[in-house]
Amino acid sequence: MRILQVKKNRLIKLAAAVALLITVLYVLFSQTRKEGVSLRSFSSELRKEVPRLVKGLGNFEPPATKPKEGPGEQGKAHNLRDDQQNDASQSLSEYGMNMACSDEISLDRSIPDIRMPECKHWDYPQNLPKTSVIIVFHNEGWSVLMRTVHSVINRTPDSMLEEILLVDDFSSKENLKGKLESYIERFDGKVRLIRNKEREGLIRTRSRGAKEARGEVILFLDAHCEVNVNWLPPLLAPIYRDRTTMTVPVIDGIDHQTFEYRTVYQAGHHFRGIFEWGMLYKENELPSKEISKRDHNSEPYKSPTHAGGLFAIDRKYFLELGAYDPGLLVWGGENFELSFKIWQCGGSIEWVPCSRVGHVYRGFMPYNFGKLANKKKGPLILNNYKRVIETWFDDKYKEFFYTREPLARYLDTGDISQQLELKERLKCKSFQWYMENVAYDVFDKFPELPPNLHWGELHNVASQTCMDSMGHEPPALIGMSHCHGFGSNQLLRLNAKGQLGVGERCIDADIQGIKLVFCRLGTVGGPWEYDEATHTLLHRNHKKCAALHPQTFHLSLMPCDPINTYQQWVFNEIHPK
Ligand code: LR7
Ligand code: MN
Repeated sequence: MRILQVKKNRLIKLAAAVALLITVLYVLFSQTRKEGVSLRSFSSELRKEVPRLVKGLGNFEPPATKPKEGPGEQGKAHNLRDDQQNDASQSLSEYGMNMACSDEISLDRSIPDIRMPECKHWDYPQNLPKTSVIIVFHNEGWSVLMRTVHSVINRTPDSMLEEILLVDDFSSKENLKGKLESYIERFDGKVRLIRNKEREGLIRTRSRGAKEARGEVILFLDAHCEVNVNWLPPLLAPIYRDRTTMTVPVIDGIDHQTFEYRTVYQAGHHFRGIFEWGMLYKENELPSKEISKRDHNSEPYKSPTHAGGLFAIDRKYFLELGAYDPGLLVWGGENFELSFKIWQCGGSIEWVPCSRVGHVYRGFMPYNFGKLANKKKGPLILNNYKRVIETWFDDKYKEFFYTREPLARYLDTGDISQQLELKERLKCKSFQWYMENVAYDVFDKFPELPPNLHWGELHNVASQTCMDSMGHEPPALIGMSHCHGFGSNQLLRLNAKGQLGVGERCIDADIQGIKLVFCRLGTVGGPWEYDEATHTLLHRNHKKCAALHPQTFHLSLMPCDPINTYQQWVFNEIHPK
């Protein structure tokens, strides 16, 4: 009797187990099918390539949690009351972001998981390398910096996180001093803090962080980020497979006023990093040639460059590449230096759609460059660009940069012999190779530049004032103002194809007047013709000339009258001050 009872129990248990197994398999299978990914595709690909290395596989997806309620939870916008607006605007001007708003949002807040659904089904090796997350900061707002740290702690498998290394670039704000040491004690040694003895700028501070880090992989974040669900394994897997691959997450936006988390990318579309010839960072939709190289839309893909702030790289590899060029100062151009160096010297850059990190885009840069900039910020950044192009571009391409930024020719880059030596030693390929094989889509938007026929300040003979874009964004009328000799918004260029440019923008004219417009991507031509004898500036399509109104100072096209000094213009070349 008892035996029978036991058998019956066993049978029931067995049947239940079988039913459970079938349900689980069904759920898994239907999900996989629905989203078009075989559950193990990435890992089996990895296994083929590094069979001995892969010990086990893990998916690392966290269990689902109940949605939290509260200000800014689920990445929603948090709006302050009217009586808080003073604090809000005060903090906005001090930090470039609304710290009054940030301070009311939990450091552990939830953000929406906006990954492509198939991202949940990738498997990764269990024994991914340990990572030092390096966050350099200079006078950042406390709650924003700490939310960055908390998000990493909350959303990273402990086994992969060697440490979070905070590197203080000589901040002067009181609350970033002693309080920081005591606050990080709660992380039981996972968070380490080192401080610069003087201001080094973000570039040198990152190189220092890389040297001091203890992890096999280093991963940089700006000090105002929030990492999203399961962000790290997809960044580490490509590095694990090939240590010369650098990986970059997709960077979402966190609003600097409301801290709303939202993506800047259209679902399912992929972008990659490129540049224009003035070395401004740009993005381009992934060319079809790259799309067709992949089996799944959530797979990593190659990118010519990256924005700069957020990426992972094998620590030793980064140091073998000389870290960042130590001659680069404070801010700017280091993203290109590293990108060109990696690609030309045999490595590659991959963007990883399944890894997403939010970044607060500030309205303006709230800090100055300290002693490192004995001049204004502009020439310092341009100088960085010049070091980078003088090291990595071939002569033909250098000309495009000097055409787009004529003042750069006169800047002193300092000594780049060490950089050139490194390039030689690592047997790096030419820029031509890079443009043809990696960054070929740059040309679609930014073709080779014809030389400038004239450039400089554009003086009006009658008024002795200069055309000025006033720092506006298109569409806007071009203004006239006192000629200051610094270039920037008064530095105009007329190229051999008739395009009149100022910075990355173009100048055209319509019924309302002479205007700042977006240059037509993929073209380098324009409607203008300058007559050196009469000093008139003709608009070929309208067959009229650029004229200044003597009373209103409005700029417009008028029937050409070469004797009228209000229609006479002189390009005055200038030199850096
Ligand atoms: O002197 C400084 N010392 C620092 O430690 C100046 C800054 N910093 C810190 C700062 O606190 C922050 O944590 O360096 C980090 C980056 O400075 P940001 O946030 O002012 O830079 P950014 O976001 O305006 O600029 C982008 O370009 C820079 C060029 O040098 C860096 O590469 C930034 O990391 C980069 N940010 C991103 O790529 C995020 C995505 C933006 C886009 C597109
Ligand atoms: Mn930033």
